[in-house]
Amino acid sequence: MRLLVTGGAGFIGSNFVHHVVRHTDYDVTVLDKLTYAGNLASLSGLLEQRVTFALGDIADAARVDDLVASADAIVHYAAESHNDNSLHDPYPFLKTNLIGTFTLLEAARKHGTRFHHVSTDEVYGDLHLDDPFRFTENTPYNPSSPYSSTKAGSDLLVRAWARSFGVAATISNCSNNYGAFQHVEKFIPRQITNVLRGVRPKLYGSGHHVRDWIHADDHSSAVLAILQRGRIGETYLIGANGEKDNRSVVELILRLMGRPTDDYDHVPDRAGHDLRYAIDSTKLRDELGWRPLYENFEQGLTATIQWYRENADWWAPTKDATEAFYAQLGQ
Ligand code: NAD
Ligand code: TDX
Repeated sequence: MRLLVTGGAGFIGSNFVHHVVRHTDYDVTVLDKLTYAGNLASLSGLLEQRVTFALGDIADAARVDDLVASADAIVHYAAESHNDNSLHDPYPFLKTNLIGTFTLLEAARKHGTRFHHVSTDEVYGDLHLDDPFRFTENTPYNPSSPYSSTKAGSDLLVRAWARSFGVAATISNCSNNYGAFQHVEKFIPRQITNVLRGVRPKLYGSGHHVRDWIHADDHSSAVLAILQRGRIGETYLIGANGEKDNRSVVELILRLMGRPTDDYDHVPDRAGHDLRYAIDSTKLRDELGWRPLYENFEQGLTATIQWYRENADWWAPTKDATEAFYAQLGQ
C-alpha cells in the first residue's frame, strides 16, 4: 500500500504518519507546503525509513496529479486549521481548504484513487450547554467561522465527488485534538508554553465554552481503522467522551504545572465563538470496533505538558510570532 498523506508535517498529520509506520508496512509520501504550521522536525526519524517528503501545495494541480498517480490511497489532512487566523485573513482558508480539496479530488477521480478526508466536528456549528444530544453523522451542517465553513464546504465536495463521479471516499469528523507537536497558537499548547515562560494563560471570555478533547494518537488509530475497514461513501464521527470547559482546562494545566489555579487572565472573546462541541462516536465504535486508548484526560495532559517541557527546541522558534499576533488582537 502506497499512501499519500497531505499535511503530514502538521500536528495531526505527522501523528498519523508515525502511527502508520508503527502499525503497518505501508509506504508513505507526505505532501506538505510547510506553511507556518508545518514542521519537518515533527517527522524526524521517519524520513530515512518508509516515508518520503514532497514539498508542494495541494492546490497545485500538476504537482498533485504526479503524486496521486503513484499512490493507492490519499489521506487528506492539509488545511488552514486555526479559527482565529480565519477571522483575521480568510483567503488562505478558501484557497487551501476548498480549492486544495477540489484539486485532490480531481486527481483521485482521474486515477481511481481511494480518498479519506479528515474533517472536524466544527462543521455542525455548536450546541447549548444543556443540550441532551451530541453531534452524530446525521446532524445538519451549520458552521460558524471562515475556518469551519471552508471545512464544511470541503466535506460537501467530497460527498459530491463520491456520488457524481464514484470516487471511493470516506470522511471523518473529529473533535478537538491535543498532544505533542501541536502548534503553540492552539489553546492547550499556548497555555502550557505561556506557563513555561512565566506568562499567565489567556482565557477567551468567561471560559465556559466546552470542547470535547481527544488525544491525537486516538484520532490516528480511528483514521487508520476507517481507511482499512470503513464503508466507502460513509462518514464517521471520532470522539473520546472528553468534554471539558476551557476554564477547567486552564485550571488543570496550572495545577499540574505547580501554579495557583487562579493565575490566568480573561481576554476578549473570539468573534462568533462556538459554545460547545460534543461527539457521539457510536457508529465508529459499533461498526469498526474502535476504542480510544487515552480515556483519562489528566493523564494525557500530564504527558503533553512533559513533552512541551522537554521540547522547547521544537516550539520556541514559533512562540514569539504567535504571541505578537495575539497581542495585536488584544488576546
Ligand atoms: P496544522 O495546522 O497543525 O497542520 C496543517 C498542515 O497542512 C501543515 O503541515 C501545513 O504546512 C499543511 N498545509 C497547509 N496548507 C497547505 C497546502 N495548501 N498544501 C499543502 N500543505 C498545506 O493542522 P492540524 O491541527 O494538524 O489539522 C489537520 C487536519 O485535521 C485539518 O484538516 C483539520 O481541519 C483537521 N482537524 C483538526 C482538529 C484539531 O483539533 N486540530 C480536529 C479535527 C479535525
Ligand atoms: O488562547 C486561547 N484561549 C482560549 O480561551 C485560545 C488559543 C483558545 N481559547 C479557547 C477557544 C476555544 O473555545 O479554547 C478553545 C479551543 O481553541 P482552539 O485551540 O483555537 O481550538 P478550536 O477553535 O476549538 O478548534 C480546534 O478544534 C477543531 C482546531 O483548531 C480545529 O482545527 C479543529 O477543527
